[in-house]
Amino acid sequence: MKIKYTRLGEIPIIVADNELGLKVYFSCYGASIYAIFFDGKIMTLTPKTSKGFARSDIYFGKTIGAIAGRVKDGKVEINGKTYQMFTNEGKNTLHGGDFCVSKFLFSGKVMNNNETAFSIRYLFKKKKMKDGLPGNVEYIVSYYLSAKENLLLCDMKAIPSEDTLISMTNHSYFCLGDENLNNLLLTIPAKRFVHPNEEDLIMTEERDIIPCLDFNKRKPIMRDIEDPYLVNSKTLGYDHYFVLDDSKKPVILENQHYKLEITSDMEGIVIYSDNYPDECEVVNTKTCKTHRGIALEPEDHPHKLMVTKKGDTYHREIIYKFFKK
Ligand code: FUC
Repeated sequence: MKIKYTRLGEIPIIVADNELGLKVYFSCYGASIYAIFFDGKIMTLTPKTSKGFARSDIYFGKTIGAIAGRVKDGKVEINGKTYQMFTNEGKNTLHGGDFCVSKFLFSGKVMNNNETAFSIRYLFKKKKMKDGLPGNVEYIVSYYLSAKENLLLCDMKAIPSEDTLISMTNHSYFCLGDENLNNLLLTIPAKRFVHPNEEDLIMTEERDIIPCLDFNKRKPIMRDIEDPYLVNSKTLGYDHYFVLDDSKKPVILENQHYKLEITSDMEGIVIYSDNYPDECEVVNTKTCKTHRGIALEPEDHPHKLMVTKKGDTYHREIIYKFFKK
């Protein structure tokens, strides 16, 4: 596998090319996927500049931790004690707040590069209470790019020195070579979702899927984007947690040229359709300001977060498979 070291401004990047058509740009900044090219086309919503990549509010390709998603009032209870996280979205905390691991430089090391796979491991040690949560936490994020098929595995681990809460994801947005979502279709095997409240998008109760959120059969992403349920909510589009069914079928994003299958060992996935107008210069479009790509964020169920015990390893995996039609 061919690898190349480069930089985006001051940000170190390593490029791995499996020579089957899949080329992935990894960065130690937020242990992230900076870009994915497949068949020579950009598959991800990728900022053109280091300034854009360093934006703390869009999380392009970044690892999210300690807690993906929103935490009401930034408060969590661990072993009967309440902890206050830093609030970065009004009175709530989004994606770990100001000390989300997406904002930090990890130390990276190429672990493997042979005829089977390339792998890189990123490490970051979070000091206890730095983010308001107990425990020194060692984050270990590894990526494996196969040389045998167009498969990328994201392996996320975290080992705390005290009982604490951890719920990670990778926050990549995908466009499959298109400049917006207009020609992208989505399949999500989910008959339930978690309703974000109208006031501040905090996840409330689980509900049965409703037509505009029903992607059990392949559907154009934008077909129901003007549905009153979406328009009247604060999400301005899709920004919902889907509870995957037991079929173990992948979430599929596709257009007429490419298909991306995503599977993970997490109970559900947040789908976010890039709803807020944004001026950041991105590779796939010069004109679109919204719906330029879709974030597919596999995540633990927001109402079932489990304490990771002292010394135990929190471990989740996401697999991305790319196919040319
Ligand atoms: C919030 C989240 C979305 C996405 C966006 C950047 O809207 O609910 O999933 O992370 O921020």
